[in-house]
Amino acid sequence: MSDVQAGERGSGEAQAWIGLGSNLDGPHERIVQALAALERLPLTRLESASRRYASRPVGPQDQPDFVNAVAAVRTRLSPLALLDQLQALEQQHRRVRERHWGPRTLDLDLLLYAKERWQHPRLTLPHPEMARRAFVLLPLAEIAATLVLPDGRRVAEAADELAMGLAADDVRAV
Ligand code: ROI
Repeated sequence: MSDVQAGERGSGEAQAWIGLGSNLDGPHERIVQALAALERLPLTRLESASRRYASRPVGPQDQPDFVNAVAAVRTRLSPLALLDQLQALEQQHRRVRERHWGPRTLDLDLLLYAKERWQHPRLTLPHPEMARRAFVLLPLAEIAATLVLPDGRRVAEAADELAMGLAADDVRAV
């Protein structure tokens, strides 16, 4: 049995949301390529993708601005099998992560997987930081405004609240 088959869910498709980010070596093009690569994942369909957003770095400021986006997929892969696929894509971009919260060529975060709540050494679902990050919530609001977050708020509502605390060019669609 291949790894993909081993990671196949027993029952139907799950909807999952993926956050994309890059701030090194042609980040716009990398995000476009990564979205195209998501379309080719096994047992997975890319359903929708946000525009790209330029965003100031959260964390150390002595690094380039990021380009972020969020994608929705429907998949028959299990959460860990999907994570394996995302990490393989990161490696294809020779992901470098020289320091914690430093610049990176490509970051693919599994944000939500259906309504799953998971605590696993490799994966926490929902992504623990997502509701605090404007570079996640603003693009997510574009494609999933009515989605309900684990804290009960709708994405659009949570994104509006975060946006109020932002400067005009902190996170902007490009
Ligand atoms: N900051 C922004 N704006 N976008 C990111 O994708 C991003 N990713 C990270 C850290 C370094 C926390 N900062 C970020 O991992």
